[in-house]
Amino acid sequence: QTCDNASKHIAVLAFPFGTHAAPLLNLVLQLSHACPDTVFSFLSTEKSNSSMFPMKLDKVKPFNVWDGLPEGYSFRDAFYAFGADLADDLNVPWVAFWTAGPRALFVHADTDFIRHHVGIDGPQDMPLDFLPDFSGIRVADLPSGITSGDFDAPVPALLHKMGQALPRATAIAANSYEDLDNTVVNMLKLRFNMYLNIGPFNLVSSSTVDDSHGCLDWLSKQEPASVVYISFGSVITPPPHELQALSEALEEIECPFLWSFRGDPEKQLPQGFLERTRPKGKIVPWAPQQKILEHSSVGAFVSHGGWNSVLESIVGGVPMVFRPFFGDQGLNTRTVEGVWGFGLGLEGGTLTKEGAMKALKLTLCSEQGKKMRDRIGQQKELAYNAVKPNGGSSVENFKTLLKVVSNKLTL
Ligand code: U2F
Repeated sequence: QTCDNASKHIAVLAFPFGTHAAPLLNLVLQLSHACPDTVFSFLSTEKSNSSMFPMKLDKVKPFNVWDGLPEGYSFRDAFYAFGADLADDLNVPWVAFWTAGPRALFVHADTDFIRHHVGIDGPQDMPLDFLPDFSGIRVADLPSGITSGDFDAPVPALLHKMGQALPRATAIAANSYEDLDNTVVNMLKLRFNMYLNIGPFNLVSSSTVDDSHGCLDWLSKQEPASVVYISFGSVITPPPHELQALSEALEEIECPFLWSFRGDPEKQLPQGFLERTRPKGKIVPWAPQQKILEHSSVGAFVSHGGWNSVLESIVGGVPMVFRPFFGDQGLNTRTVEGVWGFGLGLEGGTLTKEGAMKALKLTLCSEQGKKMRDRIGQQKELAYNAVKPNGGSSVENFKTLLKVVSNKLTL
């Protein structure tokens, strides 16, 4: 599918933290491929742009935007609802791209309704059973700032604004697929002008595999479905006592493990752990995660519950064990565990030695673990169906998105 616009210009505003800008650039590259005459200006911070634009592209140009803060400051801003006003001023369509899951988008779009039912600082164990298909989710699983927490903090305040602005978007594209969380997807379609699942991106785009630490070779020497892969995403390192607890659990159950570790393992892991576990364990600073999760040796994924990790685990057919930290991660954990049934949260929500051992044993070697593997295998098939060239739902939705960006489809 292509579009035939005579040189058109599209401005792209990226949120430059975590894994947000990368999937957006990925989408822009897909659109650019289909609309060769369109020029895209990709506005992000210098730091984010420099890590994502190693090559010079003719039609997709990075523009560095100063984040307004002195060097070394940590910048906490959020999702750009002001895109709606900018687009109004320019009299052009606003297309929003949501990098997390449909359920997280839903709770931000329906924050006022949820507050009305739960109240402010309502009971944490209350199920959200006043929303279709949310009876397995509790108030405690919601991102901070929906019914409790600091409502005026920058991220919750801007996400609330985002939820209110999104009905003004001509279209909202998301990195998911129609058959995942179908009830919630249908509710989003009723709320927004056009809601289009166009993922999972890890199946629709090809990226080069950097395996400089030899993870894939190492995996090929392990037994099928035996390895625990550990990664807490692009920004998080758990606190010291939890690193200690997870290390002790791994040592005690003696399973092979591959750990993508943010930080210095020599300093942050228990003394002697690296030497003692060397025959069974491999610790690297960065791993080719998508390929790892697709490897038949991987039997469980210990994760923070970032949305990209959830999708990659589905595509790999690997059940998950969650230690969520912030934002949508608690909601993703509870959804995978309580609604979809192919992962486990930890007792008490954090890593303890006993809790981690129990969750890993259940996942790797129990009847329940086998059921989780079967369920995620079924979901994997649906994900592949969504990206089939002929008639896959994400492929069809992408064609619709192309019409929107080329002004062939208006509301
Ligand atoms: C934020 O999430 P993160 O960037 O922390 O985590 P993920 O969404 O799971 O994405 C991590 C990506 O980094 C890749 C991995 C994912 O594509 O394959 N990666 C890797 O290739 N190698 C490694 O060693 C480690 C990671 C936020 F914190 C979440 O709450 C949101 O859900 C998410 C999406 O909006 O963004």
